[in-house]
Amino acid sequence: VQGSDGLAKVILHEPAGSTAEVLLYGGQVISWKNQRREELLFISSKAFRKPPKAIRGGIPVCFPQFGNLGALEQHGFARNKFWSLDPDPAPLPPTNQSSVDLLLKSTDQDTKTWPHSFELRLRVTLSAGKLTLIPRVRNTDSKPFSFTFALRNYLSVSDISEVRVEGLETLDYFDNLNRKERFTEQADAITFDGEIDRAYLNTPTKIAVIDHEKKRTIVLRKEGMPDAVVWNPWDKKAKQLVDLGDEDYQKMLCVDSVAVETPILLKPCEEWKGRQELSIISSSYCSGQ
Ligand code: TA6
Repeated sequence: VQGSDGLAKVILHEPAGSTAEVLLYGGQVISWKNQRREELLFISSKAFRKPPKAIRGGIPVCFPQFGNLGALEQHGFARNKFWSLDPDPAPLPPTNQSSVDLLLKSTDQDTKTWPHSFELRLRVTLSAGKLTLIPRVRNTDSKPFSFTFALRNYLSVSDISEVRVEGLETLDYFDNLNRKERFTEQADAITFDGEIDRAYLNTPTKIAVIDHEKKRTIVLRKEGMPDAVVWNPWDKKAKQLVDLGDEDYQKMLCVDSVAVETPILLKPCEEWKGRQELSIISSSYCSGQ
């Protein structure tokens, strides 16, 4: 369907009533609503909806580079391109899920900025209480290439100062705010009282984002993307971002599935496959709450 911003999108439904919306622009999930129609992802109140600018919110796909750790523009170019529906998707599992398969193929134009031929696929699958993204990168070139990759999950939170992240304790991390030096996490859970921009390395499969006020926990499970970035710009940086409302930082937290410490190397014809699942666990037992 065509969104009010003129951008084509696919809307996924599932029997329990939750929905997800995926833009062909950027292959970007732009909404995930539970059966009570609550938006579970964060979308900036001042997000650009004008290609080729990136849309601040939902789940941007960062490929072939995460962050500014390389020669390309920040977070690569996949989020700034129009993808298509994949004409020959991999077979679907026979369960009652709602899926869409998107494809971004390199063009001659792209090879000017990044001299490699590739096919980037993304399957988005919605089921009750769960949103699964399966990215794949195939090297369709005659020479090897390596890339870094991220699914940047802008999560909606009630109040960032009331949120805890569990599953990253004792891990090493690169701190983007301190000359990318390597540190070790000492806390038994991460809480937030200022700007944070860390790449945790070799994380466990499961990371939990606990939002007390909303009485909900979002669980991130990931494979093929060993690292996790935790980012919140806080007030000063938020004011510098024109496409982020000055107070929006209080309502968002990025907990991303990332392959950044060790770039992924693909030989010709090889394919890399990642997977992330976002699940919602509502601790409010009375469904009306
Ligand atoms: O978390 C990594 C990072 O590069 C931050 O330093 C910050 O710049 C953030 O991503 C936002 O990037 P974007 O291009 O989406 O504004």
